[in-house]
Amino acid sequence: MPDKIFSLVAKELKRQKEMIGLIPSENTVSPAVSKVLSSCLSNKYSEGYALRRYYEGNQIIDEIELLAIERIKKLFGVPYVNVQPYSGSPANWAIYFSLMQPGDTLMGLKLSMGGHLTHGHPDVTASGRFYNSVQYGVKKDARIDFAEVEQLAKKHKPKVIVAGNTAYPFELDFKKFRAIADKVGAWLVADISHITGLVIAGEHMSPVPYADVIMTTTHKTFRGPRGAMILVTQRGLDRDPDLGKRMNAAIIPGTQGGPHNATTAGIAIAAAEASTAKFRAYGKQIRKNATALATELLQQDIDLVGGGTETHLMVIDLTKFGIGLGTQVAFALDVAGIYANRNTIPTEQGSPFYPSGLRLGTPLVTSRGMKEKEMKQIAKWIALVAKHVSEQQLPTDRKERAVFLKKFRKNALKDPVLKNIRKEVKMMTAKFPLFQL
Ligand code: DSN
Repeated sequence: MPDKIFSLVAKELKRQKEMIGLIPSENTVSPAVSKVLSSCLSNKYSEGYALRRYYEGNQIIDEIELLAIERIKKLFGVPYVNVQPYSGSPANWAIYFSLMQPGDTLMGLKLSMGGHLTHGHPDVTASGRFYNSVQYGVKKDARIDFAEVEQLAKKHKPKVIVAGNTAYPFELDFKKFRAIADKVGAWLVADISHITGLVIAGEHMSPVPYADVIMTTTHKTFRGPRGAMILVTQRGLDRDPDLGKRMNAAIIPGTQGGPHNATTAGIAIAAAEASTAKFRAYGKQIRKNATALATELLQQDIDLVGGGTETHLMVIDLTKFGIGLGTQVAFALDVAGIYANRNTIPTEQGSPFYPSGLRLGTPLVTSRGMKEKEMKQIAKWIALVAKHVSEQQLPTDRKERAVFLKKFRKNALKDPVLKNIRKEVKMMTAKFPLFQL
């Protein structure tokens, strides 16, 4: 009898096929990447680096890892690459481990304003506890406040400045970050996890001329397996010729054990796919779709943080409907066949669990072949759902809130408006297969 897991995988595949995925950090890999991920490469331990492993039997794995590295070097025009990080958070941790001593100062964008937990979120993360974390924010227009970045950098003299985002809808100006880093002698680390595919497609400023070290996950707009890589630029090597070696040492033995070889092979395949004109067209379409989605949402009287997007993502500001409505709107959309994630907004008056925003992105729907026409329809559904469920206001009292949400969720499952949209969503998604590349 087949393991129950297989029926669960089949259910998950059905869910992904029938629903519209708008989480900006998700995508769908090609059949080639998918195939290599379930290959015999998972069987092998390969601690160390190519031609310098701690275990025997790595002749073929060496070839795979070297090929992945060569492809990434060529794709980005960088002299040093490490493809072994397990994912973005450990990769950032390894970079910090390499460039700082405990107690040194780290500067990053606040999570609530579009940064990432590992960019120094105080108290609850290792990055905020082991380092002296100083966080910069955004201005009223939701754009990074470079005057504040400079003032904080001059005051706190960070060892590392991180330029990166997870919910910041505008272009990251690496040139401005570089100028500030130079004034205080800081390392500039670009975390481009969200925008890698856009950088490759020429749809976002490249960090390569400006950053010392670049980190990216490989499963977002890059459309590869779940993993990450660290790139060292020529600028970084000019400052320290050992910087690449330092990054390698920070991964193993610094923070990790053996690499995930199937992932490495998947990264090599994704790199080859990303080197094509087809991929560049994909990157351009991601942005066109995001612009179309944002434009129609605004047309439908839905507010967006900063009034729009310059990238693949946007954040809906639900404040005018009520504080902290992100949770119920995200749940209702899921019932209606559209999954996104609730998110804080820069002017948040709710909490991370009950935030007032909803983050949307177009990498996955673009991989499925959807275009502006579909974005317009999706925006109309989102607006309809947001207005529909916002009529039921979240109570301010903590206990009442939990009771309300339980009842809200039960009722949402039977809601005819949501059920009707779900039917229409199913008809749309049937026309756009999951692996359309
Ligand atoms: N979880 C990722 C995201 O959704 O942006 C970041 O790690």
